[in-house]
Formats: sequence, structure tokens, C-alpha cells
Amino acid sequence: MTFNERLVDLTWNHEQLIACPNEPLEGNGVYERYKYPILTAEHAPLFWRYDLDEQTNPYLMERFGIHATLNAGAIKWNGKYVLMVRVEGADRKSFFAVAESPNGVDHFQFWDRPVTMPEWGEPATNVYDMRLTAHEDGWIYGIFCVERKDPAAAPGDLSSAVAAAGIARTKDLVNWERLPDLQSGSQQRNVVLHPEFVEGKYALYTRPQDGFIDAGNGGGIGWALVDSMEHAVVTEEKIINARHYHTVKECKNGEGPAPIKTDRGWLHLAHGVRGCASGLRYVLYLYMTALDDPSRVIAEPAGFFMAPEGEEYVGDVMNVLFSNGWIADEDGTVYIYYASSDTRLHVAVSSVDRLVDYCLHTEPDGLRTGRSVETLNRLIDKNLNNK
Ligand code: M1P
Repeated sequence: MTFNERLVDLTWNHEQLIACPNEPLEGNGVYERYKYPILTAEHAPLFWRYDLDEQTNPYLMERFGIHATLNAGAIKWNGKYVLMVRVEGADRKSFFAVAESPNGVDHFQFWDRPVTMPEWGEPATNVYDMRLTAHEDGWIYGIFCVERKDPAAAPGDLSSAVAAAGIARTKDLVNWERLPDLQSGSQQRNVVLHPEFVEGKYALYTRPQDGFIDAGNGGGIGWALVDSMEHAVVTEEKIINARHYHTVKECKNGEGPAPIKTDRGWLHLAHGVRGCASGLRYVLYLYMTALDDPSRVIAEPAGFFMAPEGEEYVGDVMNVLFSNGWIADEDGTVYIYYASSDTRLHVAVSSVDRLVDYCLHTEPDGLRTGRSVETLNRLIDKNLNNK
């Protein structure tokens, strides 16, 4: 095949991929998954991956490997459904890139260039999992994990790392003002900015952790008020959504995207992690907090809301669903963007009304098997007595 024949093929395949319509699958009443992943490594523009000059790349080889598109922040922006995607290269480094869709479920296309994120402090080895918050102060904030090698690692230990929460803000998703990393007494990942001021302060969902992977004594999803985002310092942090033995969040958990305000309370999407014989298993769960106090949990259905299914189980890091982005439309439709196995991005669609109904009318975890059977029997009684 000549250079030009191969280029025509590659271009046609890429255009077909982006043009491919998506379709909803039958759901469980709470949400509908869509059939096809919305963004994969193959969605990355050809001009990111190939040197398209026959003189310098006669075999039309990939010169920059893209490995995965995952864990995206999300925002409705100028009428488009916009994702701030974690794009991971073959070199293991992630960076942020924006992809947009006209309808939220298909035809996602990357903007021409990735985000050039200014550095703060020691340059990051890796950045990932940005949460976007359109704050009432007028800025769009992006809070993301900044990973650096652990300066205290023993000689020969080339794995230990330190996670901090990087903070940046923008008005156009292109030009970013980098602010100092969050100052806190522990490592931090999964930090999310609440969209409104609380008691006149910025409110953060945090996830204090003892180590880079282990939450350790970090008890769960935390809550902290800070005076300023230009110099964000956590002085007090309380756990508002705790880990618990023999639940989907036994090992660790973390806030997903910024919560959605509803007339019944704040709606939260989070991930929970437990250990099993095949390693860590990441699932998604929902909970709600009070409108007058977003740190007070008012409802939390038992178990997971979404867990890997089918091909979602398989990928770079198996058995993982992770979400840090959703969009609530004006008509109440909710687009839930989630990644499977740290490899590709998907969408599931629900509505504010359905998600609130799910939270308020699904029994909480009774924390032992006897209570689960009681809950099940109540439902069976109700159904059979109604016959
Ligand atoms: O590999 C699964 C996930 O692991 C981490 O999640 P957490 O912060 O809860 O430990 C993150 O690296 C996340 O990006 C990744 O998807």
C-alpha cells in the first residue's frame, strides 16, 4: 500500500468512527447505557498520532502513541457537550484535551490542540482526572490530580509517588491560570469544588489519603471550607461520606463530578473501591446531601449504581468504572460520562427526577445480610399483597 493509499484509508476510518451514531440500550429504569464508547484512543486526531509528511515518515508510522481516553470532566459550553478528557499516551503520561459533541451521546471530536496547563511548583510528572466546576464567582475551575515522585522514596524505589490537588481556572477552556496546589495535611486526589459559596467560603470535597494508593486512615470523602482559591489551604476537614466494612467503598471512595443542585437536595456521584481476589474493583454510587448544608448526607442507596458490564471489565486496569463528569441539561436530562477499565469513555443517560427518585426510594445499606433479606421481603410482600 502506498503512503497515499494508507492515508486515505486511515482518514476514512477515522471519519467513520466520529460519524458513527450511538444508540441507547435497554436500561434498569434508573439510566440507559449507550451502545458504543463515545471516545477511544482511535478518536484522537490523526495529526496527533502520525507525521503526515511522506518525506519524513515514508511508512506512515504512528509517531506519538495514544493509549487511552478516560476520566473526563464535563460541562455544557456554548451549547455543546464538552469533555475535559484525560488522554494517556503510550508513554504513560496523561494530559488534558477537550472533546465536544453536538448532542452529548455521539460525534465527539477533539479540539485541535491539547490543553497546555501551566506548571506550579515542581513540574508534575503526571496530571489527570480533572473535575470542572462553573462556580458562582464567574470562573470555571479545574481541579485535578498532580503526581510527582516521592522525594522520600528509598533508593531504588521508582514507584512511590505523591498526589496533590492541582487547581487552575479559565473563562474559555483554552487559557488556564494555574493557582497554587491545595495545601492540606495529607495527600489528596479526587478533590472537587462545590459550585456555590457556603458560609461565604469556597467548599471542597476532598479525599485525604495516607499514601499514593492507600486511603489508609483517610476515612472517606471529606469536606473543607477555604477562604480563597488563589491560596487554598485546608485547616479543618471532616469526613462526610465514610468508607465502611463490607460495602462497595470498603477500601476507598472519592467524589466524582461537582454535585447537581435539585429541589430535593444536592445529588452526588462517587466511586467506591473494594478489594477482591482479582484486585481492586471500582464501581459508581450515588448519594444526596441537604440543600441547606451540602455536607449533610440525607440519602444513600445501598450498593452500586453502576458497575462494569461486558467489555467494560476489560482494559488497562481491569474491573474499573470511574466518573468525574456529568451534565444536567435544562430539561432535566443527565448525561453521565464514565470510563471503563481506565481505557475508554462511555455515556449513560438519566434525568434529575429519576436519579433523585432512585436516591430517595432505594433502601440504604443495612450493613449485614439479615437486613438485606428484610429489605427484600418487604418488597416481595408489597408486590405479592398487591396481586
Ligand atoms: O485505576 C483506577 C483509578 O485509580 C485511581 O483512583 P483513586 O483516586 O480512587 O485511587 C485514579 O488513578 C483514577 O484515575 C483511576 O481511574
